[in-house]
Amino acid sequence: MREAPSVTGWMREARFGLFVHFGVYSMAARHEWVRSYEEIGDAEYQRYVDHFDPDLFDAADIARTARAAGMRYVVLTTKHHDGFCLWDSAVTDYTSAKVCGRDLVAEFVAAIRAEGLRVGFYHSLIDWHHPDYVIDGIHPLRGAPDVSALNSGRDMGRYRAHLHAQVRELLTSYGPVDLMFYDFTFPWKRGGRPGKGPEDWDSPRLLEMTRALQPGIVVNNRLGIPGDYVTPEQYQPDRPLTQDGVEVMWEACQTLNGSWGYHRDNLEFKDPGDVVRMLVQSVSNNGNMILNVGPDGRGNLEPRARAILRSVADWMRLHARAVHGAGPAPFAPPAHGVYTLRGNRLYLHLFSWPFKHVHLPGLAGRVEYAQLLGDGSEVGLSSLDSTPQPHAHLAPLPQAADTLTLTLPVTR
Ligand code: JFZ
Repeated sequence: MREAPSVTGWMREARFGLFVHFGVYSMAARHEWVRSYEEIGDAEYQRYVDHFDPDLFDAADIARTARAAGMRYVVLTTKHHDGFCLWDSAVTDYTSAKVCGRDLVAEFVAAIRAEGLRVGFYHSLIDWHHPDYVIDGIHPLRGAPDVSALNSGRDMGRYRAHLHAQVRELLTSYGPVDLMFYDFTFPWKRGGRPGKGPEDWDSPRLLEMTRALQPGIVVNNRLGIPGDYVTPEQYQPDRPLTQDGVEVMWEACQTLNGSWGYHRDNLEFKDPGDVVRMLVQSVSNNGNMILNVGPDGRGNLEPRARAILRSVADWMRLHARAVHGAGPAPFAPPAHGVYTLRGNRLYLHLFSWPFKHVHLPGLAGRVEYAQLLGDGSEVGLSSLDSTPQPHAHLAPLPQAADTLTLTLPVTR
């Protein structure tokens, strides 16, 4: 894994981003893989394209929501696996521009930049719509058709040219792009049918072009070759990640309810406390978190997502300094908590409050002052003879809080 600190510097500092999955699948409202899961043919899927009218897609609203939540970058699906494009591509008519006269990528970039946030593009390498894309193990296919017959005439060389042309459009038409999230490479067989490897995309050349067109860009590792960061999906690493013994930048991508695309009937939402815990766990292990929203078929951010983001915004308003520019601390945290460190400030995020004292292993004589971060109130600090560890002696709290943060200036 090649790591260029100058390239990933802003991303490490940012720590928290917003992922936006939006496309014609948002109208089906039952997962962005609906076409594959339900084996929907191209002609049948066309109904979502024909009726696509995202009248409530408001990029400025998305940008404001992200900024309020303390997110520093936003990544939009320019094209997902279904092949439908959210920009005015010259190499296909399967676009929002042709269908509803809007270049949603252009709207997105303008709005995100206007809020002072970094711009990221998610771009699917997989394409279930393109006539040259060779049918593989995850392709939507009904029944047990003769795949080799269906594949005759399909030519990955032509698809590759299309893919590279589309990426070139995205990286030359919208000004500076800060991040590219390619998705994804799966060189394994499924259902007796092959997957797709880096050679299918010509990943080395695609990566080279990406960097040539956008010298400052951060690229993920889902081209199947090393990039600038790795992308653990829907799990939280519990330690810094390494590759070949070298620490590597990582970003956990997380959904609000298990689905990336809008899923109307999925009620399994995380609560805001979970989201905050995942975020500080990421930072404490030197990683980022990108939290996803799936706008609905009209492009609106649903109330359930808004409510969670509003709570996260409330938390971030008071605690952002323990996240932005923060990283792991070289101390073992007390039970039920994690540390994040920024300069000489050590933040202890307690997931549950102990009955009375919080012991701080290894910090004897090293803590100058302790306070709650949320309201700046002093927290009693003492070192008792009977214990080798200093412990914060905490005044009884008015109510049980989800996550508490202590600011502990450490002498080092
Ligand atoms: C992919 C997509 O299929 C999914 O729809 C969503 O966009 C998500 C962010 O990315 O899902 C993946 C891709 C790669 C892995 C897991 C899920 N992986 O390598 O483990």
